[in-house]
Amino acid sequence: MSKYPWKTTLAALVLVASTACAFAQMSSNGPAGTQGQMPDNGAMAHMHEMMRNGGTVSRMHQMMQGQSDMHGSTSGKQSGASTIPTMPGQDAFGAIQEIVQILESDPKTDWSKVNIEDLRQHLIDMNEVTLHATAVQRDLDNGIEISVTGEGRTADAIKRMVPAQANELREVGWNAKSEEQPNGVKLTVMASETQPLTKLKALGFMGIMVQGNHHQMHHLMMAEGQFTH
Ligand SMILES: [Cu+2]
Repeated sequence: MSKYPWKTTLAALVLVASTACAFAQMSSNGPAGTQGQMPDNGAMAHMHEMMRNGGTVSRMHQMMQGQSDMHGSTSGKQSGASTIPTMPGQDAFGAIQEIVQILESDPKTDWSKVNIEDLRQHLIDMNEVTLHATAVQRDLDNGIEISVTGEGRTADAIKRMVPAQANELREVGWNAKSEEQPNGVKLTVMASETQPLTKLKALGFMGIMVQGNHHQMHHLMMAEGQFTH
């Protein structure tokens, strides 16, 4: 009977530790790092590294060892797969979960402005553009032109996301422009010294859409109510 609240406490501590891992990854690898896709072994190694630094996490280590003893299991288990699940089950779900955890862990969060639904709508746009848009690429003399189209919500998502990405690209020196068309957008990208034609052709629509690290921070700002895509 006394086991249950003990397990709840452990689960809460593990949550704290995994959030800290995500933060550490963000600051070391930048927002384009692999947080959220971290394999179990990596998560465990990271937790152990943090445990050496003491504090709450070191208490968790003791508790986890206690758990192993209590269940009579496994010396040497730490080299195998973790028994603590980390996958949220769906990528957009996981992205929102991470943002909510960041907001909850920041005492300065202004909950009167937070809007998680805005972020959800944007993640639906990203899903439409990534998975459902039709992209037809055409070679120009020294660049490429991509007609990106779709139906209904897909077309709306294309019209919101592709011009915004063209702006982002111009800000980092790309020669990119977009032009709205009935069911989507025409995206034109010209080659340059840093973005040669062969590379542009290989990247194509999606390789160009994923350029830059702005999504992660924009998602946080959207959730905070500071930014609309
Ligand atoms: Cu985004």
